Amino acid sequence: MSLHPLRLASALSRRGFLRSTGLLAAGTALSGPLTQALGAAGRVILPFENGARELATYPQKRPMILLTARPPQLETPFAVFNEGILTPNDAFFVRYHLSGIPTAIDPTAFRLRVHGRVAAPLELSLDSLKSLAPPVDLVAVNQCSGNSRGHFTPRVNGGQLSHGAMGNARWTGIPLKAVLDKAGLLPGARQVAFNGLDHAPLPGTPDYVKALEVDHALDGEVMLAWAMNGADLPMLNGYPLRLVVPGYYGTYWVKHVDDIDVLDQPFTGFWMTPAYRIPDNPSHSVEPGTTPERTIPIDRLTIRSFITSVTEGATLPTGRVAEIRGIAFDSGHGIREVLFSSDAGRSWRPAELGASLGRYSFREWRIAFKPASRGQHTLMSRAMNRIGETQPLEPLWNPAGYRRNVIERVNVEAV
Ligand SMILES: Nc1nc2c(c(=O)[nH]1)N[C@H]1C(S)=C(S)[C@@H](COP(=O)(O)O)O[C@H]1N2
Ligand SMILES: [Mo]
Repeated sequence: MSLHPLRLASALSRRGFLRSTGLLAAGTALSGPLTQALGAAGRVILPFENGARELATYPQKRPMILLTARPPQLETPFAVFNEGILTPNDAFFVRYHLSGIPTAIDPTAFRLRVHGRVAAPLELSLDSLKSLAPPVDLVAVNQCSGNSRGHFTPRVNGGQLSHGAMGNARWTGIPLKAVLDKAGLLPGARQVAFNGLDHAPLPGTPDYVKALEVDHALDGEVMLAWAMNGADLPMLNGYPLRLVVPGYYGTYWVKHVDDIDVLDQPFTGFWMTPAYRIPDNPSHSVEPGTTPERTIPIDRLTIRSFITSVTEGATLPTGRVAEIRGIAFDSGHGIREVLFSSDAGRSWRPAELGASLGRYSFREWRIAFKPASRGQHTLMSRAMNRIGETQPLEPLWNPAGYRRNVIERVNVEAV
């Protein structure tokens, strides 16, 4: 029996993880060669052309699929999503745009500045931030707009990701509203812009800044989080503080956030315009190969589901019941139903949903499947949410390769 490459990776991961925590054991001011992999730990082949990738070990991370090293962009090996409904911190994906990322942060010297259209500008230490309001906990999916981009046909430019640029964590922090209320928004405040400690290595490249409408920023759900899954944020996931924008794509979840600017007009920086925009039409898609006439900023997650317990090419014994398991999520309306097909979509039956960890979380599902005949079976899952949104049978296309949510297929072999 040969080990699946992803299994091999997790077999190697204990060693990699101990090595990286050793590096970080010194104290709260984390340091380490964060712009460089600690070492190679194997290879994987993602299921599209030019899908060969190294597995690399970074501080606080188990071996991850390496997309780029400068800046670090790490994809979660898909097998992790079958380990549990929360994505472990050491397996959570990493996305950066600029190679000037912080490698050491002194939490006692860190300050969050709040300024702009406010009555009282603030400079908050982490301790004073944490005592501004009672801490809140929320389980929510962070997914990159370009998750699964490598599966687009025709192919599009951008990071060629498979399905591992997403993760589900329990975030701990305080509502952004508590901080904005403390500063006191002045009349005319329209948007709130967020900047973090990372920067461009060269002048001329725009700093990573994202903005939310004031009403959204004040909704009580958008959060400033310092912990995920009960531990400090890993350095690469935004230590010591990040924005959590439930139901919205990861692009808004600004990491290492240290600057909040309340604006009296819409923010037009590069990462809002022209970056991260989608076609301005109901399906947010265009004919493959064409350019949209008008665009709007990307916003909420599309509904998706995945089979996690078997992967492409897996074998199952003919005539015996296997349990098929997976996950589903949407932008926060809540998953109502997951349907399962074992005949390439000709017939569907409802799967059993697992316990809910909240409407922004991955939702587990499971179903019994008994392959009646030998040979190939095409397995599919299709989620529907409480407002009737569901996954399309045919993929929708846009030039940036965002928002993929077509029904995915897994071919298994009954033997
Ligand atoms: N400071 C900063 N925050 C950032 C980014 C960045 O480049 N810099 N990238 C964003 C994007 S596009 C995504 S998908 C998420 C990814 O979060 P993660 O790296 O913790 O998985 O971070 C967001 N926050
Ligand atoms: Mo992203």
